[in-house]
Amino acid sequence: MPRYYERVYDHPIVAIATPLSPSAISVIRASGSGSIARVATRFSRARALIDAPGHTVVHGMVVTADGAPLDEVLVTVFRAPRSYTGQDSVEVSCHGSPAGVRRVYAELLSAGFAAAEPGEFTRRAFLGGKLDLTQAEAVNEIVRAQTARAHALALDRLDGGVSREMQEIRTRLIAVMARVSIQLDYPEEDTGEIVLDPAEIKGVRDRIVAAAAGFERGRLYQEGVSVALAGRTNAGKSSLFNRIVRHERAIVSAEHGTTRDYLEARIDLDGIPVRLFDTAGLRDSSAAIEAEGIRRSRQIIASCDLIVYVVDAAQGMSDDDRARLDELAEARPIVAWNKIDLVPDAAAAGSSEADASRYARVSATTGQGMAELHDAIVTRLLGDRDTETTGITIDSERQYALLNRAADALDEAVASLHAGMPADVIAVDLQDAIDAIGEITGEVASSEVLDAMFGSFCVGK
Ligand SMILES: Nc1nc2c(ncn2[C@@H]2O[C@H](COP(=O)(O)OP(=O)(O)OP(=O)(O)O)[C@@H](O)[C@H]2O)c(=O)[nH]1
Ligand SMILES: [Mg+2]
Repeated sequence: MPRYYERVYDHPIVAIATPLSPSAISVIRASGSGSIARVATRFSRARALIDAPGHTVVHGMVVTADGAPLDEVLVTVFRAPRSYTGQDSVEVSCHGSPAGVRRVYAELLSAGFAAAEPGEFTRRAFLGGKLDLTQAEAVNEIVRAQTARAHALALDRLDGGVSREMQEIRTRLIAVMARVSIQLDYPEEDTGEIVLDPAEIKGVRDRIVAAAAGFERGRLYQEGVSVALAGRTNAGKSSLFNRIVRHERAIVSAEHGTTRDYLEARIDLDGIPVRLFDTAGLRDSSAAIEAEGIRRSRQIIASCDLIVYVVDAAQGMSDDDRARLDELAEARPIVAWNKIDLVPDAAAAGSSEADASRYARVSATTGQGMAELHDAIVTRLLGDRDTETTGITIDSERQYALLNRAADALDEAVASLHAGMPADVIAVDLQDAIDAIGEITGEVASSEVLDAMFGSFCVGK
């Protein structure tokens, strides 16, 4: 049984669960003991609502305490324990007018509901045993997912992918611990050396490390990355930017120094959410506004995860380009030879640069080579990250830190074992690893942990 340090609250709470902007429908969510009867006190068909079985919908009007109509709604009834929170719950689907939704919400508050805290519904679901902590976090990750792939990965976690892996790891650790405990409990019995194989602990440790590696991958898809187009003036950065975002977003002109303020667009590259920046062309400029634009662009370039350095292939790589590339060497920019349509022998441009992951030959005008540039960017972003679809992905710093704690504790245990330490020393490290893994799923969780976690949720989740 989970060791919760918190009682399960079941007083009735209410929250607006959808954004307050004009829309076809908005949902107000309520949960807790007596919540169905309480909504009924502000509903035109009170009896129908009170008698409604779980998972049914009742049509009617939300009314004030005096019976004045507020909105025509559909009320979905959930009866404990078959609800998201495990408690009696109600979802009121109103017309999506921000003003109207606020009136209905205010009326429910006056009917005795408390305003829900951020994440309180999910917290109740966790405390009610409906979800474990990795699944609760997955709920938040699903809501925040920016691309289809990020969404699919988070959905996998909601399904319990991470939980199952943690359960298996924990079960194996507990089995090892049981053998150590026998040694501790019956020291007088000659059980000989501790029957522990360091390789066995090492095996579990490697599995934990593999799970931690899934964090990098999860991060990439969930948080996304930033990519900057950089280069000299007139290289065609803005033209490339427009081509990539498929929209004439940036001003393009044959004049040098066209782009002053940097531009930003959000794109989806094979499921990776990318913030793409078009920057001001780099040159020594005495014009104050342009110089300021270049200064800001440099900041953006320095802070981006990846730089695509655009070279005008018709001009060839200049000394200036080489100097800029030297400056940026540490960031290992991808070099895009642009305007390849203007080079008669296209193969000649950048031909000495064979490495396809670092160079691409493109034309923003004709679209030639864009697929190669796309591949070069994605390959670089995935980098050493294992892109196998097998294996779990993780998106939570919390889970990542706990996995590392468990792996470190097991390293200690293996070292102690090799050093011939007594069983009680090894037991301490094993227990620490077991606790860390237990904290990931919430089998061991303090209310501080829950406060920190659910506090980052939105109200209504
Ligand atoms: N033929 C050809 N012309 C291009 C290509 N890409 C850009 N151009 C032209 O090159 C000129 C400069 O393009 P921009 O996209 O404004 O260049 P930029 O790098 O953003 O320039 P700044 O904003 O001044 O730094 C424009 O006249 C574009 O039409 C290309 O692939 N082929
Ligand atoms: Mg430009």
